[in-house]
Amino acid sequence: MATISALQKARASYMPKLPKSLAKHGPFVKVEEGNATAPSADQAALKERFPNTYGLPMASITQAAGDGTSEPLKIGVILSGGQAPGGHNVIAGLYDAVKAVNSDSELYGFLGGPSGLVENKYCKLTGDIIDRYRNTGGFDIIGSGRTKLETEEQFDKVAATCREHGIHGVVVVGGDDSNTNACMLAEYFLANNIDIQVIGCPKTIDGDLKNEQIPIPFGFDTATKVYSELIGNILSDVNSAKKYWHFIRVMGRSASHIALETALQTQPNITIVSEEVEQEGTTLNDIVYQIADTVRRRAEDGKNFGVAIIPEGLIGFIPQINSLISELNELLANNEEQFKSLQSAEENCEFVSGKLSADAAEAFTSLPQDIQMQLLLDRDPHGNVQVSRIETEKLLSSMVDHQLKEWKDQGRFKGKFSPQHHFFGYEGRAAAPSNFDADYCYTLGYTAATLINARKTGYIAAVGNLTAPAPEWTAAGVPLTMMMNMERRHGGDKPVIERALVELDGKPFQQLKQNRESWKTEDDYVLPGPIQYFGPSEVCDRITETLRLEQQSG
Ligand code: FBP
Repeated sequence: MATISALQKARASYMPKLPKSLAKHGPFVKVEEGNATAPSADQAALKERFPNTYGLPMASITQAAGDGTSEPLKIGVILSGGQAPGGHNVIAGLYDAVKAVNSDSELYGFLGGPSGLVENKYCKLTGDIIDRYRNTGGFDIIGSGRTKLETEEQFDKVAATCREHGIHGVVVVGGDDSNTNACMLAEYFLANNIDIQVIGCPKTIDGDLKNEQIPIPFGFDTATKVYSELIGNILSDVNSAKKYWHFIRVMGRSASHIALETALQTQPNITIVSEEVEQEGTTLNDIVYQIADTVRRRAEDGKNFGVAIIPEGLIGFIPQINSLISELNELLANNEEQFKSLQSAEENCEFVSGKLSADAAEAFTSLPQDIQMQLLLDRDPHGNVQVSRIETEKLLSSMVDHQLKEWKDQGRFKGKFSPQHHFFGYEGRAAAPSNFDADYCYTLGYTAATLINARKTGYIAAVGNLTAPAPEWTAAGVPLTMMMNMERRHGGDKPVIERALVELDGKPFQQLKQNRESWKTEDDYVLPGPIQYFGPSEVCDRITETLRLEQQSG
């Protein structure tokens, strides 16, 4: 038996809260159909691609008892993509709901993500297993993976797997791409008269799977609390030692929701939001200038310290670097053999500089050599630059250093600049879920099982009214096609669930904008401290600033 911590022991007995309707009637609530739905764009193309799942009505879960049979239910579940706190509670919610339907019901966990479903690799989840994982972080109960479930051949195999075990429904826990694929699977089953339901659950720490119906994906709350604790500790450290500038890159892929949320929670001196950089057409040199200028102004007040938050995807949003990356992707793909034969860093740089357009070559040569090498050598299996692996925090601090040295020589900067670098991502992805995520995920799992019991397919489990206490939350199924649009991917038009980037006219960004000038120079640091699981509700059940501001009326 593995040793567990005192907190894990105490946390194991936490009973997540459910909305009143589910708490009272279990999975036997009434699932009421609303009006037919439609996506906000590309209706004709989506209708053609999803003839069976297009236009489904909203499915809201109401108090009145009634729907669903009490026949044993068999559900299969997969976890897809990067870890997000609370995944185990989705599974616990599913398990408790299917057992409430009938004690002979079964939950199959398919191992290692979507590939487990295709290759029929599974474990039957028993009460003992579930109890070991309640309210814990990580996805280790069944593992996760990034295999894309999208071909007819894969769907045939999934159908064979489900038939072999007599599975009635599949729950896909994932982000925008995985939920798009869940809808494709639902469509395939309907088109082939296969009576298996498919329901999605919104997961990602990045915060970018959200819309009017899905206020927040699970995991964002806990992950941003962990990063905010760490950033708060650093703010406290800079304010004590008063000698370092910390450049902190935070995960989030292309979206800056994590950077924005952690900034609102901690109020550091500088926060960059990629979406704003793109809209303003800000160049790399502009960003460097703005940071260097803040360092200079603070130094004039005798403050040679500060903290800057940088979103993971920034580099892809700087127009000039974005064009450089596209050219490099193309160039290296077309000259693979020749490039491989080069021996030294100098040869590599010389080779590409000679072949890039004038603008791209200028952007390339303006970068420090280690970043140039990252751009050339750190590539994914398709040969593309792995933008998220670029150490933007080091790139910016080294360029800021360069600028400050220039100003020092001109007598315009008299301070000191000593940078430290951090990348916060994995530290928060598998953390034990906050009370919010523990309750939210359990409710999502419970809702997904309830929808399957009511024979709904092609929906994503959706929980609303999240700023109220959990008993007041609402539960529903939202048609997946309603959240889609058509996007250009790999040279073709593909249906995808729209990824939500930071909205510059939204309240969270406006809140940052109103305050950032004063946060630059005043040390208005906020120290949120570690996630609290026990204690006063205003501390333990605190929601994210993003959710609070977005749901605020008026
Ligand atoms: P998902 O989009 O799958 O939820 O993953 C989120 C994320 O943590 C991103 O923030 C990050 O860019 C990426 O996964 C890292 O992926 P990997 O686990 O392959 O290192």
